[in-house]
Amino acid sequence: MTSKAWWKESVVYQIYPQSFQDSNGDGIGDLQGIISRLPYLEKLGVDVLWLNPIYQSPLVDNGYDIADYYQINPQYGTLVDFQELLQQAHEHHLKIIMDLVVNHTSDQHRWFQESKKSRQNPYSDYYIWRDPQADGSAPNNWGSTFTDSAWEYVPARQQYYLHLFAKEQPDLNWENPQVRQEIYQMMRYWFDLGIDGFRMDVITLLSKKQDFPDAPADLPRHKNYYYGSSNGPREHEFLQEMYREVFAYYDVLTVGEAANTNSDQALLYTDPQRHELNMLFQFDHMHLDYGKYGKFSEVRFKLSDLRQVMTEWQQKLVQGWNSLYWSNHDQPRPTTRFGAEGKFRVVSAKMLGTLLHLMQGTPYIYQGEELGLKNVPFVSLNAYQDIETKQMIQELRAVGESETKIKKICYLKSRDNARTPFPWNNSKNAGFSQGTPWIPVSPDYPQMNAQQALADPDSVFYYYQKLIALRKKYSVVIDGRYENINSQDSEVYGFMRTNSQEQLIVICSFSQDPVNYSLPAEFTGSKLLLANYSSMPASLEKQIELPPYAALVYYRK
Ligand code: TEU
Ligand code: CA
Repeated sequence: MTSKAWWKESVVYQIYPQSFQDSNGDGIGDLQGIISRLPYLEKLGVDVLWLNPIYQSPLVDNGYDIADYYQINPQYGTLVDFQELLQQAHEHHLKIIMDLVVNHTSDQHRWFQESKKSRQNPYSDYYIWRDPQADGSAPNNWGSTFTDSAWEYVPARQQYYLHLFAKEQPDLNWENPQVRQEIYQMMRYWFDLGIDGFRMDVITLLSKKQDFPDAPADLPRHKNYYYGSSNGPREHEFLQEMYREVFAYYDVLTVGEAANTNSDQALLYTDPQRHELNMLFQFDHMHLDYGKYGKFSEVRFKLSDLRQVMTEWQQKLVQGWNSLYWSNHDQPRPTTRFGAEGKFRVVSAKMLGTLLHLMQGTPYIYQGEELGLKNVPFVSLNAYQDIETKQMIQELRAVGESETKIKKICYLKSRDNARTPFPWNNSKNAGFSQGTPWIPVSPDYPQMNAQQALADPDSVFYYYQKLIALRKKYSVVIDGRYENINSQDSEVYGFMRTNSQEQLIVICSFSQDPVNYSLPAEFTGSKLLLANYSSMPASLEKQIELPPYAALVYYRK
């Protein structure tokens, strides 16, 4: 189907349904809660809502373990509620994309319940089963994201099954054509219901090397499975088949989550001529502050590294398309991570928004980012709910790290930072729920909430609204070529976007001190479009005094 690529012009807002708005007092966010907040989202100006998984699930990994792809988890509501959400969202000019989790299912899925019974039944080959090694041990040395080995033994079959994530998340066998057809059918079901696209969970892991080779011993244990499972031998074939069978018939947005995928590989996935995906979530900028324990580290990113990674992706994906994000439900809050807390929180949140939204690609806003939220001080390590965080706490204790250090690391990196309830106002539970929230509310809510942001013309919310409006007004935001300005500067990230008619000049300071910044003479006289301080020159000069975390956008024809 040929159509205008509306997804290039869109801004996506990610909703974590469990933590957005509870409508019935059970402490869990739900679909009616989302419906009640559609006017807020429309006001922000976003175009598309991405909902994290809301399907039937035992919630071992908060819904990324799906037990029935056709059912809505009752804690969120019913299919009727979902249809109402779809219809109302569309009336508010908001599209809806859902999460597609098809690398694995829940172990509670009917297919797995059958598959694990014997080697001869209709579902036997729906999952990845392998015999033990001669000594009974697992088929290879792959570790899983949330546990030790990626293999779990089932006595009834005398075999191991593969799970790259929790053991309750067995990997589907994409080599089996029947599995692929089941998935395509399910995808058509949701498209026929009227959804506008899919965010595709760990999509680059579908095709495994069929000899299941041991990973080299020097790879970090939790992710060493990438060696035999990321960007695997039949990956592109599967996605092209999926396109022919499903996407070709619908005008939808497809974004694949792509851990362990470099920009050259990304070009293959997103080149429109190849008919695979519209765009990917890349991870290179998420890895800039990894340390000894991977993500769970206190390391701070370096601006030079950030510039290098972003530039690479901006310049490489000209034929393909980028997705742009600072955070999501797996990542900490961007102010804490890339900007500042305390007195510069608000300006730094605006600066980060500017940098991201004016690059080329489709920007994704994770709920609460438009309020400049920071990470959350949990009262105790026991209060964390997330399977990954719990596992890391255990492992860090086992290697003898102090409780203070573990607390610090979890504050900086736990996935639960972003999963705490959305702060709507300063009433009980931040206006999220009348009951007891499933996870603690951040103690910051009296100072950081939506009601307050809506009452303050200088809030991050209204700044994001302006950023989104720029995208609608100036086509250069969408189609302009990307180039760096002063590419060696260690405190200021400057870049320009240029098409045949116009040019944007974007200047973002990462310094908490004022910086005296020089610009090439050609930009002099460019007009100010947007800034996160009110006192910036209306027309650009060769030399400019940048306040802490300043963000400035200039324009010329
Ligand atoms: O995440 C996949 C992924 O690559 C994770 O390992 C991610 O790097 C990790 O959460 C970072 O801390 C997706 C989902 O976004 C995540 O929520 C799920 O837990 C995971 O897949 C399994 O479905
Ligand atoms: Ca509820």
